[in-house]
Amino acid sequence: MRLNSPQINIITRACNKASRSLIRDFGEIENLQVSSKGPGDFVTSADKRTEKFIINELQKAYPEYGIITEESGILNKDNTKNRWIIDPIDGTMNFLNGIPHFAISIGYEEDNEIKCGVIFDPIKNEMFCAEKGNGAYLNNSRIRVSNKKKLINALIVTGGPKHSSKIKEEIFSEFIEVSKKVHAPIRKFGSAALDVAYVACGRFDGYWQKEINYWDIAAGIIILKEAGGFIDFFEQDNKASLKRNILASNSNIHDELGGLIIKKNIE
Ligand code: LIP
Repeated sequence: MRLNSPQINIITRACNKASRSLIRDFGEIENLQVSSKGPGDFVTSADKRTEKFIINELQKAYPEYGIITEESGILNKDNTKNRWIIDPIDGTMNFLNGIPHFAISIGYEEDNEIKCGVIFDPIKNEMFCAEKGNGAYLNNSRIRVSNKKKLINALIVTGGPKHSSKIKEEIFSEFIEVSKKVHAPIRKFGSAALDVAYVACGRFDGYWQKEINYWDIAAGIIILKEAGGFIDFFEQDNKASLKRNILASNSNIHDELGGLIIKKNIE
C-alpha cells in the first residue's frame, strides 16, 4: 500500500489498537453500560472508551490538533486548520444488538478539506483507507467504484430517518421515488461510514442520506473520492454545520439519483 503520510500511519495504528477492546466488548455486549442521548439514540461504554483511547493516541502525536468527535464534542476548538474527525463506533445500534456491522471512522482534515481517512470494520477485519492523490484501499488491495451506468441496475443504500427528524415524510417519499427506479430493493445496513466505504469498493453503486453527522462520513469522503466516486453535500449553506445531506455514488448514476432527491435546506 502506498499511503505514507504521518497522519494516515497514526490513524491506522490507532484503529488497529482500539479495535482489540472493541472486539472484546462486542463479545460481551450484555456487560456494557448503555445510556440514551435522546429517543432511539444510544451510547455505550464501548463508544466512550474507544473514543477516549483514540483521542489519546492521536494527541500523543499532535497535541495541538483540533478534534471533532461524536461523544466528546469539539476539542482544541481554536485549531480549525488541522482536525481529526472521529466516530468511535459508527453503527452503535448494530453493535448494541449483536449485529456484526459497525466501524471505527477517523478522518484527517486540513484547511477544511479531508486529506486522509480510515474506516475499519474490526469484525470482518476490513480496513478501508485513502489519502489524497494516493488512491483508496481495502486492506492491501486498491479499490474502485463500480461502473454501472444506469440507476435501474444499481444497488442503492440509505439510512435514517432518526426518531428526532422533522422531515420524515420527505425522507420516506424520496425512498419511494428511488425504489420505483431501481430493480433491486434499497438496502439499509445501519452504518453510514460502511455505506460510503461499500460504494467506494463497488459493493453498492450509490448512497444517500439526509441529516447525517459529519463524523459518520468524514473519512468516507476521501475514500470515495480516491476510489473514483462522486460525493455531493447538497443544499449545504452553512459549511460549518456538523449536519450534512449526502449523496455519494460511482459518478455514472449521480445525476439520475440526485434528480430523485428532494432538495431543501436542513438548517
Ligand atoms: C448512525 C449511522 C447510521 C445512520 C444514523 C446514525 P452512529 O451513526 O451510521 O447509518 O443512519 O443516522 O448517525 O450513531 O451509530 O454512530
